[in-house]
Amino acid sequence: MKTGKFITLEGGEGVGKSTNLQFIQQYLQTQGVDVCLTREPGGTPLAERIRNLLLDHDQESMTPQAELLLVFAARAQHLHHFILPRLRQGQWVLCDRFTDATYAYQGAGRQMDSASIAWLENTVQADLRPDLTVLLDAPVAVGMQRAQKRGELDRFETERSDFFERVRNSYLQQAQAHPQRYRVVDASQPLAAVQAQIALILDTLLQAQ
Ligand code: Z5A
Repeated sequence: MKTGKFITLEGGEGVGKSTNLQFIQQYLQTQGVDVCLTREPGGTPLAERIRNLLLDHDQESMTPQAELLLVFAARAQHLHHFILPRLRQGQWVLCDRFTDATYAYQGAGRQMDSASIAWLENTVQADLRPDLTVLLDAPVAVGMQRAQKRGELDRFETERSDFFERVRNSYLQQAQAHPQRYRVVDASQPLAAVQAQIALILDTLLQAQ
């Protein structure tokens, strides 16, 4: 049985997920929470190899179906070898992206059938869902501008802006559909304001313990 909390951080390119993951981890640790950090796709040696397949450019184009199955193959490894054992031991797991990203990128971005995603979600995860999802939301142009400063673009980052608009809208719709676990943060604000808002969200979660 799971006893630790499962927290996911979601959002489009460059909205500040990596930056704020470190902040969340440190904030929780100072409150005495035993928390570990991980990411998707990835989080185990085999899942990280799948991540490379998903992000790298290849001469052979990847079909949306292959992409979807690889995402869930990595997730199955990650859940079995990393996430579930830690949650069962009472550790909190903080994950950079999870299945909401699949609904956003493969579902809305690639326009794949959400019923297939839901079937894979139920098959791979059974009843595991995040306890809290923090959505960092910003206009696509803001995130792209921040992401592009880093240099070389991965396979997703070379998509057109309408792809990322669909991704953003999907996240906002998911937040509306799951208000009990979603908290939306305006990530276009200066970092200090973003982190003040995240701290309030974490305080509420900790008080509910
Ligand atoms: N993917 C998928 O398709 N399906 C799935 O199911 C899953 C994933 C799980 C993984 O990329 C890719 O996999 C992802 C979707 C796909 N697509 N892409 N690309 P990722 O999550 O590892 O990488 P990413 O989404 O591209 O994240 P990122 O570009 O690394 O951005 P970030 O982590 O959100 O941002 P950051 O690195 O923290 O910040 C970017 C810069 O902005 C940096 O210089 C910061 O200092 C700066 N920053 C951050 N916040 C602020 C504020 N508030 N003001 C000013 N500057 C800021």
